[in-house]
Amino acid sequence: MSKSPFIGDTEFFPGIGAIPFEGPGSDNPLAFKAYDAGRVVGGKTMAEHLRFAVCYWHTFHFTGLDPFGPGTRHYAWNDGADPMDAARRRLDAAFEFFTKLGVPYWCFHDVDLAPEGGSLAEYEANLAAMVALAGERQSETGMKLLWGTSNLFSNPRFMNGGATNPDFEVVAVAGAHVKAALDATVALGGENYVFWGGREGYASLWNTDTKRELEHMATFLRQARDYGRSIGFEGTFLIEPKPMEPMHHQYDFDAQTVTGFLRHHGLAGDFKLNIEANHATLSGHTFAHDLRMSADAGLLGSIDANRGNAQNGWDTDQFPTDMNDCVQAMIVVLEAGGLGSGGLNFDAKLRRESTDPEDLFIAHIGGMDAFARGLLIADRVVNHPRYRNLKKDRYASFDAGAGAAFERGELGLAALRDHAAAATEPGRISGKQELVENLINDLMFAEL
Ligand code: XLS
Ligand code: NI
Ligand code: NI
Repeated sequence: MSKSPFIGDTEFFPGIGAIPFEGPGSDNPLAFKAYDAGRVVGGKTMAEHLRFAVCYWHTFHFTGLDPFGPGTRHYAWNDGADPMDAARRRLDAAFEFFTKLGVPYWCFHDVDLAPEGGSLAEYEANLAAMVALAGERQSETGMKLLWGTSNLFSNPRFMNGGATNPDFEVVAVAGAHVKAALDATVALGGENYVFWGGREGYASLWNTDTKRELEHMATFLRQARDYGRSIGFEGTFLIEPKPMEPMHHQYDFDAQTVTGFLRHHGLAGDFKLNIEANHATLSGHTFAHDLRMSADAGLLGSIDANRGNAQNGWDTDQFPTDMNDCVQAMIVVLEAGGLGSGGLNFDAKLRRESTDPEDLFIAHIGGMDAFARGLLIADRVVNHPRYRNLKKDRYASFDAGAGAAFERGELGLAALRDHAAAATEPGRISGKQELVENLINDLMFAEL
């Protein structure tokens, strides 16, 4: 195993060095089999296509708590009474993990990085101190920030939401926290800023003025955009849709709902979408569906890479290992021309029963290999003539003549009627779904 320096005074993952690429023949669980950062696929390296990020919250805070019992994992950085001391050790553990794993990016919420303390002033001071330290760690390691965000859902004050809270006093605190998180994101050179509307929604229609809350949300996002731009944030603002959980209904339901909202409020120029696999499935779609809807709207910003559980209805945030999901996602990404300033953030957590320190590495390695394979297979699919021609041929009747005139908006219903009257009954043209499904399996299992 290769040696890798660790950060700070303590090595938190002893016995684990920099994760090497060993290729498909390896059975070393602490090596990449498919993710070879410098390998060129379709003109770009794997690292440039995939832009992997580790998330701070699940990876360094979540010890396995569920509604029926406490955490099952012990993380040494959490030990000790002083929360700022723990925050500093957690930061060192995080940067040790990032660099050993070999990811280029990380993501955080304000309160993941620094304890909130007992007042707004303490929250701001703690965050500023941790941001200064994180900035040093970034320069020491070359790590970059994919996105920052503010947690407007955990503190009890946010029980009815942040921007859409019925109490203005809470909206003001939400504004203070987003301001601080934007300052932090800019200070750390973040390429995006995320809004996940965890409690922006309602539990009951009997007590909720949904119209007013949605107006407040638009006003709040506009103010956040203006503040961000005023302090030099040139990155992309992202909305992360999720239909429910924790609320009965959340306003950022899915990709198409958010697209409509952004366009209606004139925000689509500054905002894009951060699509999370498990949120797409919660809204009754597939991961690929929400990616496709975002890409079609020109709003595919970034991805929270994880997966749900087909048998239950909640956000299990498992590590992505399903190859069909990864292939379909990467097909959309390649066809959209890439992720731009976005990336693949592992918004995923270990299972409660996974208690070894190495499990954090194993889980991320598996996710990175799954998307690396997904990229290789997707590249084959999008370049395969049978796949390329299928959609082109299927819509060929709109390429010229009356079909093209219809697309230009030149044929009214009466003209359509006259066209149909002069033609014979249309024949049936096969959709060829099974043909493509078989092709994708053939390409998936061919040697990479
Ligand atoms: C929760 C969300 C959250 C966001 C960031 O379901 O996925 O983790 O990504 O607030
Ligand atoms: Ni997420
Ligand atoms: Ni989630």
